[in-house]
Amino acid sequence: ADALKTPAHRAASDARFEEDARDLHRILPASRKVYIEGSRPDIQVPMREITLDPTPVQGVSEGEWEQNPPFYVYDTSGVYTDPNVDIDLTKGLPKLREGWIAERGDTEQLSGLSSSYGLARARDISTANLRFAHIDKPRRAKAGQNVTQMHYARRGIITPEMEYIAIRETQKQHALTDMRQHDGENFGANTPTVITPEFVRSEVAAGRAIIPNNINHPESEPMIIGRNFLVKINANIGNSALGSSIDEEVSKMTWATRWGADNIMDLSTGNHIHETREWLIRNSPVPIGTVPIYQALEKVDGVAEDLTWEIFRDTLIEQAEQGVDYFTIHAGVLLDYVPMTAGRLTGIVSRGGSIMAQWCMVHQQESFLYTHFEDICEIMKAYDVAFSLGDGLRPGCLQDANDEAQFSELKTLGELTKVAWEHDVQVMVEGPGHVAMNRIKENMDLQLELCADAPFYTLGPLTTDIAPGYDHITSAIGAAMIGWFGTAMLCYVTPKEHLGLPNKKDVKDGIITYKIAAHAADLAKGHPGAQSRDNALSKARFEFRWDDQFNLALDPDTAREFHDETLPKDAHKVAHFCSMCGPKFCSMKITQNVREYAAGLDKAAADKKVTPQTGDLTDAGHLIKEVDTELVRQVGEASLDEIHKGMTEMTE
Ligand code: IRN
Ligand code: FE2
Repeated sequence: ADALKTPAHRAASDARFEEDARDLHRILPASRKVYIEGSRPDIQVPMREITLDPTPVQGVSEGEWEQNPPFYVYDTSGVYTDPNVDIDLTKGLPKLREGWIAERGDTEQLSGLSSSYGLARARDISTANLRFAHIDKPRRAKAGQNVTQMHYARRGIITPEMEYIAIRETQKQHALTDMRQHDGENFGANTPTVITPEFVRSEVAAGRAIIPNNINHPESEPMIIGRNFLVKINANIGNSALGSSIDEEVSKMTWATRWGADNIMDLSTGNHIHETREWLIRNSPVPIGTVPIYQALEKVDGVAEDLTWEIFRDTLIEQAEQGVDYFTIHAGVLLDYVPMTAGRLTGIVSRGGSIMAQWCMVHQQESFLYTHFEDICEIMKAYDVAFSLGDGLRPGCLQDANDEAQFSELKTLGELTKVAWEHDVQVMVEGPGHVAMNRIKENMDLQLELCADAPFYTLGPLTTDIAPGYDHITSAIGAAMIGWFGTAMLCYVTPKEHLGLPNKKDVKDGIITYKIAAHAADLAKGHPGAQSRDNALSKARFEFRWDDQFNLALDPDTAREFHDETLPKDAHKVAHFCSMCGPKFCSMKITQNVREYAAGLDKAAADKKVTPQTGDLTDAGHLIKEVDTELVRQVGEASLDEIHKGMTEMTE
């Protein structure tokens, strides 16, 4: 295939390779990776430290608001942003959790690959011709052992993973932390101010939270999904028969985690499914989820009715041995529910759901995912793979939302949740889809009731169907709402939804959009410390510390770029206005003037011991004049007189 490439093609892909290589290690501006040590030296929890300008801005922000200490944020970027770690994508990341898994003594290393794993790998490699350091000796629970985090939690054991998560979730306390916390409706009412390892354990034991952590993915940094913790986001990547290569998918994964993806799902349906997944898992600092029915379908050449339990079971084992942390399994699509979709406007829109519906109809039998559910649990607990119970009957348009098919499936997912819990297997439940805003809360309330508080993981939902090209936005509106109501993880939607396979830019746009939705939900839920970043950024904005404002942003690059389009010079980074309003009409600037004015009047009053007069502005006026003369000269946009005329009009 390479020989067929024109020189132009090759130049384009070389440029992309170079860009990817640069992005791989890039840390966001003014940032440094730091670690917080737990109760033992091998618990090192990463955070990103953002350095702010430490000089207090005189007379603007007083008292408690005066200091600008470094700011710490939750960091999903992995060791790629740690300059002390050498990265070799062909070898994979350091195996952070290997010692914790081994010391528990409940697993054994297999002497080699199980046959299905070996076969799939051999077939894939013969076509892909890729060198890679695989885990050749995967781990599995010893006979009779259960290695799930839920199993440990229920026996009262606090694992290093749980302690790691407790440190990660308790945002480093900060001078600006939620000083103005209000007591709005708090859907995360159980959340303590400081999240303790014991709280993590109790939430996992209760089934209210999951820690996706396959014992064969020791490279991953522990994280938790539950409604009493920070709202998480998942990014879907993966190839299709029509596009993308392994290196493109790996670069999408590192790119997505750089911008804040808490989880990645590999939804590959094209070539080299096994090999693509191997590269992703070995190099991923975050949990990886898959939909195993996609690969099973590929093994029967796309003919759904040829699927069997045996093929599916082997695929589960193959992927569990590779290290997949959670499986989407559409076990709630029952034979009886399929006819309920007949009157729908858009029928069944879930890929996995439609595959299983076809199998059930052709065979007129109950789905093997349902009839073999306990067999699946046995596999899950031998590796600690979590269930993501798939919503195969989710609505694909507003018209179909909250219908009989959707809610019948949800009820079955609730029953299956309880079956999985009898095996101490971790569960989250997938949700819609396309739902108008007034019908979103019903989804959350029903899920909590039917699924006994198991974490909800939703795809948006999209709140209108009329904006293809902007479905990251139509869906982020629904995601923010359902996150506020209690959804634990939001599956991102990119601008390419319904239109094509997302590229790197779409991935970033989807992530930033969903970070906004998740953070908005954290704020509304009153998650401890959530507002501290908003406060720090607002303070930088009010004090015209432009660089700090950019650096605290979710996407510093875009913020800076937009600002610099009109005011590119270094000097403009201290200017008391931007090109939005110009120097005369900046409300923040005018507020500062008002404060100066008030201070001037107070001082005049104190000096003269008389009632202040408007004419006593002199002190404040001089100060403003000095600061602005130079800037106005540089920007050349307005005369100083005009500024002061505008200011005087506003303050009088
Ligand atoms: C999340 C919530 N509901 C569905 N999802 C995700 O949709 C699921 O986790 C997977 O990543 C994706 C595709 O699933 P279907 O279309 O096979 O159901
Ligand atoms: Fe859709």
